[in-house]
Amino acid sequence: DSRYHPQTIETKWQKRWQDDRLFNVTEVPDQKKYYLLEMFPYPSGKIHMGHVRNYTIGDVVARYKRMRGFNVLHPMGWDAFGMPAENAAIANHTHPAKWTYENIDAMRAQLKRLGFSYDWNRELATCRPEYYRWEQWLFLKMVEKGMAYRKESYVNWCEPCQTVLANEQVEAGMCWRCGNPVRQKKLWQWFFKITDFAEDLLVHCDMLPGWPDKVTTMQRNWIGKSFGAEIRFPVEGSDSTISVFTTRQDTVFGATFMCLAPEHPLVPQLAADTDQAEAVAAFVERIALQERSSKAIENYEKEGVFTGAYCINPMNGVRMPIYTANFALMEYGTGAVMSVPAHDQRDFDFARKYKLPIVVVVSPPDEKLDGNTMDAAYSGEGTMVNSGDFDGMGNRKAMEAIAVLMEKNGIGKKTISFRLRDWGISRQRYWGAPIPMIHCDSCGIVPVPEADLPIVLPENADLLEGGRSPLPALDEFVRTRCPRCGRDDARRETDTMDTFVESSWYFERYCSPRCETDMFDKDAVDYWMPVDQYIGGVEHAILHLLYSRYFTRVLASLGLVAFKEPFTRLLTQGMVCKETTACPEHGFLFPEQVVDTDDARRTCLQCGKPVTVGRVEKMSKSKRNVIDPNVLLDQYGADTTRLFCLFAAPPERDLEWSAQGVEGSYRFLQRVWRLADRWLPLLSEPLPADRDPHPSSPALKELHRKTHETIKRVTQDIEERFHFNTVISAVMELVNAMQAIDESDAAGDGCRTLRLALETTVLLLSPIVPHFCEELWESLGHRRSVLLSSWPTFDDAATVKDEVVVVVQVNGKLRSRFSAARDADDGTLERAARADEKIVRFIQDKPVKKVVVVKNKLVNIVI
Ligand code: ANZ
Ligand code: ZN
Repeated sequence: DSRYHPQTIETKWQKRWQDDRLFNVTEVPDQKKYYLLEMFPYPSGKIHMGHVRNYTIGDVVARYKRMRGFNVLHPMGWDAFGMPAENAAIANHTHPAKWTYENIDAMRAQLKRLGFSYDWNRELATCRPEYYRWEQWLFLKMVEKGMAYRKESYVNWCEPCQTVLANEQVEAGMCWRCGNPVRQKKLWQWFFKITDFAEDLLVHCDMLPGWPDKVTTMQRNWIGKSFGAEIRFPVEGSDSTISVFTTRQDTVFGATFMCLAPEHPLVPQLAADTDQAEAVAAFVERIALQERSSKAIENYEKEGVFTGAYCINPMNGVRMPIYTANFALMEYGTGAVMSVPAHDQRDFDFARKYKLPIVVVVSPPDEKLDGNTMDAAYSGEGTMVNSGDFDGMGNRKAMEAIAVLMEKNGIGKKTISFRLRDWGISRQRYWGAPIPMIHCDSCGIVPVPEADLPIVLPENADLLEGGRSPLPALDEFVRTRCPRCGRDDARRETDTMDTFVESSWYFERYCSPRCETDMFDKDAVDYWMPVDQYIGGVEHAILHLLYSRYFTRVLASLGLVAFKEPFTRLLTQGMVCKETTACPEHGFLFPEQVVDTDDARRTCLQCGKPVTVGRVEKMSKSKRNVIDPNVLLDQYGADTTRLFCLFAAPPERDLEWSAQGVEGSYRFLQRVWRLADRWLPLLSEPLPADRDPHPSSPALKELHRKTHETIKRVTQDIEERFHFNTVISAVMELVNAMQAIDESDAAGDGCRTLRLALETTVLLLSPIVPHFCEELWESLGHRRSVLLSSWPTFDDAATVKDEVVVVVQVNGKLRSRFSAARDADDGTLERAARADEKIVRFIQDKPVKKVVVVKNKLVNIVI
């Protein structure tokens, strides 16, 4: 059968690859290595189009690099702990472990159907004790070195459900499950001291040329280094002082009140014994109910309460009322803000609301501002006013001068503040890696001895009401002997680790995934790491990538690795999008719920009403604009699916779903298939390596040139920017050129040019549509997998068009010119001349008497 049958071919080659262990690699010291990694999936149940796209891009790079002679590590695994498993377990009355492992099996099967070149021997799942024991081991090391510590901090707490909620489980301040208000509760939790590396992480953002600028920019902003000053304000009638962090010490003379975070320890002290005590306590209690992230706070209306106390502006002796305000964050700077309403909009709004004085201290160049009448804060540059000795100075200069003076007078000093906070890793959840610590009434908190690792998460425990972790109530887990004093009533820590911890070192584990004696085999990591190319979604641009960079620094400082940056190059692929369709009655519809009527309308399958087509948006279940990859695989096979994902858009851009696009990809493969089928009988044995044919006919010469040119374009497009869409269009052009070749050209030595063109097509397409190409490669008489072939090379000289300009005369007068392949035959030149637009207009329907052709020079048409 000469037709293209994707399903048969794909099963055949997937089996062959597996039997031949084609994708399994080991360290080969003399061979250049290439570590290609895609972000591993969360086993949510099914592979979606976003995965297909991400992993297809990665697979093409992996296969390409292999053909370029690299020893390529291309692993896959599962980011298997986390909340969705708990939610699903509650919803479906199952167990998170069962749900997770079943999903892994289903998704692995899907990935195999897509023909990705993973070394499945290295597969890992982070929920397995063999994996997380090393995370527990590292945790102990970090505790020992002071890189991990415990402190009290706030969590979202639902009183009716008696459970801690993750931020995603808080919906507009309410518990996602019971709808009651969520409050903030203080708990002792573990933190990783990522702030120790804030400066280093920031500085190295400038040394990641292989990363997209937008990602390094987001990381820089997240780390958030601010230059400013710390200033101390004495509290009136007390020995205390309030320290503030400001980036605008030039405005200190305009500070007219002070704002403390509601959690600031001075707040209750200051308010005690004043008639504000009650109001302050009520305010603090109310704010404690709200989410306190800086993002949430931006949207709140600014509000506060006077504490009843005053402090003194150390620069001018002005008495400043002390407020506690919701916009002051305990987590940033010192938790206190000197408020300068004339020059900061938040402070301005606050001052107007509570009728506090507004004093201008930086005067803009072109206008004179008055605190009583201005309607917005002025945050620009200007000349100092109302600022004692500094009046008349430019504010930039004053910033420096004031800092120097304050330092001299012991009022304050220049300082730097980072927005980055330490990484809180305690989760009061079940489906995660247990934190290996023990609480003993005599000894306090004691680390689990290394020899007792792993502390295995009991998989027989069932989630409790409201998704509560069963661990605290599970006596057999909690009760233990104190490793220090031997008391047998010690208790295990029942919190588990943030799942971002697992994903911060999995790329190292892949280097030696079965290592039982260490977190990883040092030689293997030395050989493979760092990852040469990492590919994933931009939604991980901040946390996952920053935590991974941080963890690598932790490993480096423990002497476990010899590098600091885990990912040399990063590609963030765009989203897969599709229009939404909605029925006026039934809301968003899945594609299968829409019927195309005969008169080209689209109607709802259920009610027959016409559907409205909405915006093109990221595919999501809630919008129902999803395409199930399985449907594509059944209908078209893996190769078409892969081809479509790559052809529709360059990797970093969003890809818009298009049924015609898929259909077009399929047709292209059929076209190549038919072409090969037509040509195969004409071709003799495979080309001897390094023998480039030298065709003589112009048509073959052009095909030969096109072949070299295509190799060049494709290689450059892959090397420089992974633009597979232009790679594919280049190959399509080559295929068109091949289709234009006449069978008669194949005679004799001609078949070698045809073979070169066809083999080149197969080689160039093989990373993209591997099954298809393996089959053709075999038909071409090759015995070894196409993946084991070298990437084709091109000869620059052979890509140059060998063309001449031919002039066209009508009755001996010059009328036009065109370019043609050198040595094109008379017939070709005559046809080209007669097809020339200008000539057509000249001749119109007059009969042609004679045509004279001078090779490589001229065509004269006599009418
Ligand atoms: C006085 C001032 C005057 C300020 C002015 C700004 C403009 P960045 O640049 O992001 O680092 N701030 C300091 N600590 C805060 C806290 N815990 N919660 C809320 N706000 C806080 O921001 C630094 C500025 O944010 C600081 O400079 C301070 O307000 C405020 F015309 O001090 B500024
Ligand atoms: Zn003890």
